[in-house]
Amino acid sequence: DRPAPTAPADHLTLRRGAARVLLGNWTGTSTVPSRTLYPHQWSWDSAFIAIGLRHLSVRRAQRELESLLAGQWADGRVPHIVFNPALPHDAYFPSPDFWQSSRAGRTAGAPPSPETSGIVQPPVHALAAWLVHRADPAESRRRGFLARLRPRLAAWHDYLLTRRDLGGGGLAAVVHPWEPGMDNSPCWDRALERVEPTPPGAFRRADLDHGHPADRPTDLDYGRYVRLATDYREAGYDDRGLTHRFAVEDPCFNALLVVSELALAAIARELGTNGEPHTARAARLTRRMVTRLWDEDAGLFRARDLHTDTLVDERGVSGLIPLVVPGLPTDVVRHLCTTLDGPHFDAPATRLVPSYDLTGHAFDPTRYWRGPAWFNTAWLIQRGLRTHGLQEGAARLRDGFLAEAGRSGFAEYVDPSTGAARGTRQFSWTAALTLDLLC
Ligand code: 9WN
Repeated sequence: DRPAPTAPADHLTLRRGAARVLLGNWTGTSTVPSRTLYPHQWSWDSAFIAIGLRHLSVRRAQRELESLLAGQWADGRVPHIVFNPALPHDAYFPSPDFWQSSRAGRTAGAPPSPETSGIVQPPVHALAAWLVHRADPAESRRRGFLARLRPRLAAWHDYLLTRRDLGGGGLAAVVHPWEPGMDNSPCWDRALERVEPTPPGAFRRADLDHGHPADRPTDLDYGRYVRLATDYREAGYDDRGLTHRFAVEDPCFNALLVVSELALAAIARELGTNGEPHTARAARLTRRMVTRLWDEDAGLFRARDLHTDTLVDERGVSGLIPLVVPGLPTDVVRHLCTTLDGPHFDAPATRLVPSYDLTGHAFDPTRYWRGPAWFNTAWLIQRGLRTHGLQEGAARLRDGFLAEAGRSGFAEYVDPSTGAARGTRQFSWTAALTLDLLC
């Protein structure tokens, strides 16, 4: 049995360690997820980072979100990477040379600078902005933080709910496995079979300079990621009239959109305007999510593949994240909790949640999103449990989170059964969310 670090002295060490990671990964305008593996600014990482950073420096947390949104496109999309122009092009693949946002993305409204990717990540940003505001409302008001961010956040959500409603059912679709942020989840395997991979010789994977091949996606996965991104780029990143070879409605992505719509409602009220349209939108999205993605028999949400218009027959952690939605029907919450504590997701040794079904045919405890437990998903699920008044389960998850984050050196992910650290270390969102759970 692995004891949790409950003593205040442990917490102090943990807090110092987490702060050191965030200070070390700060570039002056934003925070890199990792100095080695991910040396630019990532979209959902920045949102999680801002949520933790607010406990160290509210100004930096504001800056984190502001610098990300400086890369927003005129069509409203918030790109998944904002590139640091000071770094050599081979620091990360795919580099700005590959995405060519300022050229290929011109019609869709990419800014002339900074260079960015052309795809998106889950919309955690309005939630982050609201939490950063609440950390110091007087400072936030003095700097007009929410007033400046609000139109950008609203345009971001509008983009997702118009251009990305590819299924016509009122949910946002993702068009690349990097978009839901759970890149090589077995949930995408079937859909990816339709994609002819770019040959491995056509690109060089910089990730393997820093990450262990057994912890990372395969070359075949990368071939498909490159093909999909190339096709999108060749179409000018224009969603109108484009048939995406990969088009999926993801539960985590849409649940975060609901929570962020509720945050936008709170932001609107704080600014003295009407929050009701956002509250109504959140309620609509919640209903649609349940109608289109809830699988009663499996006791969790499933991704919907828009090419076959069917639910993907795999259990991924994404399907548990809708717990963060406050307006979820009570019986759905009850089923989700049973699933969380059942054979597919209960990892008693770490008390964390694996990224994929422990009993699933594709389960792999070390390979990225095919089994390892991640800290952002644990943070979201514990937040969801608290939202529904399930304090005991939330406390258990929080303890597991803090124990494993500290023990693993703020790893990117861990083996859910042993807690062995995997991926990169000193990973920013692991450190940031540690700080948040300690405060
Ligand atoms: C591709 C930065 C990102 C996270 C994703 C995670 C991983 C990138 C990669 O790292 O993806 O975007 O190169 O593997 O899957 O969730 O945002 O930390």
